[in-house]
Amino acid sequence: MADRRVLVTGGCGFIGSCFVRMLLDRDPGAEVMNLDLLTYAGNPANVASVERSSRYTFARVDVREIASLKPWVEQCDVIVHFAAESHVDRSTSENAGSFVETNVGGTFAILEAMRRYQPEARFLQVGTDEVYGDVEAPQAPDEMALLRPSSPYSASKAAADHIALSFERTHGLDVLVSRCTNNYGPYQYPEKMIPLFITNALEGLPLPLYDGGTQIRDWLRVEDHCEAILLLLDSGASGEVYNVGANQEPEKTNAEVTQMILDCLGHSESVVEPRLGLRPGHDQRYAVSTEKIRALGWKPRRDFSEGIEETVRWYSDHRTWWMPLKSGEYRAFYDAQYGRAAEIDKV
Ligand code: NAD
Ligand code: TDX
Repeated sequence: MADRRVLVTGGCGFIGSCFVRMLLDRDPGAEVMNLDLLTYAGNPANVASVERSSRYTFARVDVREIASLKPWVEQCDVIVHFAAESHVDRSTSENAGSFVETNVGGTFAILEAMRRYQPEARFLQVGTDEVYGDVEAPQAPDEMALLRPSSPYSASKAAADHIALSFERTHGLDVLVSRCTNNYGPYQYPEKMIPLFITNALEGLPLPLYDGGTQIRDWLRVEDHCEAILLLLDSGASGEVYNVGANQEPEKTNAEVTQMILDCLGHSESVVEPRLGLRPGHDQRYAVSTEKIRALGWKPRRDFSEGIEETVRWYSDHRTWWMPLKSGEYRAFYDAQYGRAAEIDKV
């Protein structure tokens, strides 16, 4: 009999799969039920190392369907909700509806399933710092700050946070929310900036750097994020929100991160292709105060320069993981996104 049965949604994605691997590795008393729809971003290869474990179960389930969730939710002690549409660029096109359906509708459905079938469980909503919107330097919003999401992605995540917290207040469920900054590391789908730039560089393709590369993101190693979630499951308080971030000092612009990647590979910056207008509403800077979670004993443990080096090495050594992903659906998205106004937007 397991000490805790943890239902993970979206456990075949980038962060969810890191969490599944870490939890099974670190907690011998944990059993994991991984529910994932296997959208373009969900990849069973991300959890191949645990699929034979007697403490691991996978089911292809859509988090928007309460009836499909029921048999899983009834048996769990904890729910960690990662499943989402996660790519900002996809949310700024005609795909925005799927962000509302999955991120808002899916979060509602799993909370409602918990309310009906397992109201004693603990629920952690995996949120994002993007809900605070563009943050002027040197500000770093704490958890009480106003939410000012800019994209359909971040707006749908803000709505999901509110729904989650409403279930705590209205129904007395044990619900908490984490809001993390940009993650990077192994197994990240190559549509996000860091894996896109690494894999493009390895393939001899241009690196499409948006809007002058002056934007700032507070990059955090995915393992640091998953350690924060593990801690919050044990020590976080119900009804509370916790920011999670690296608080990098000095902050790094996208152009600087791009240069770090090129330095690791020994490539010249001539492969950078400046692009304008591909991200409408592009937020300039994200930053958060992380005092609240640091007071619980968490801090980021991994250095950014070393993390980038290790990540570049991982993608160099794992071409068989990412090369098949860069065809089919990916190609169609890539051509639509980067082919958009190709000539006039190049500067
Ligand atoms: P991802 O796109 O890599 O993975 C998302 C996973 O959810 C995939 O496995 C996909 O198949 C699954 N999924 C999508 N729709 C589903 C549905 N209807 N039912 C079941 N499964 C479904 O995303 P990620 O980068 O790992 O992000 C995970 C979570 O963390 C998201 O909620 C995201 O908003 C949040 N987050 C991400 C970052 C980041 O930098 N990537 C930072 C902060 C928060
Ligand atoms: O081709 C690109 N060129 C480029 O310059 C891409 C894909 C991105 N960028 C820029 C846009 C951003 O300023 O790089 C920065 C990072 O972009 P993404 O990797 O797409 O991440 P971001 O939009 O910041 O969102 C990510 O972090 C927060 C995740 O996708 C979200 O799920 C998470 O909530």
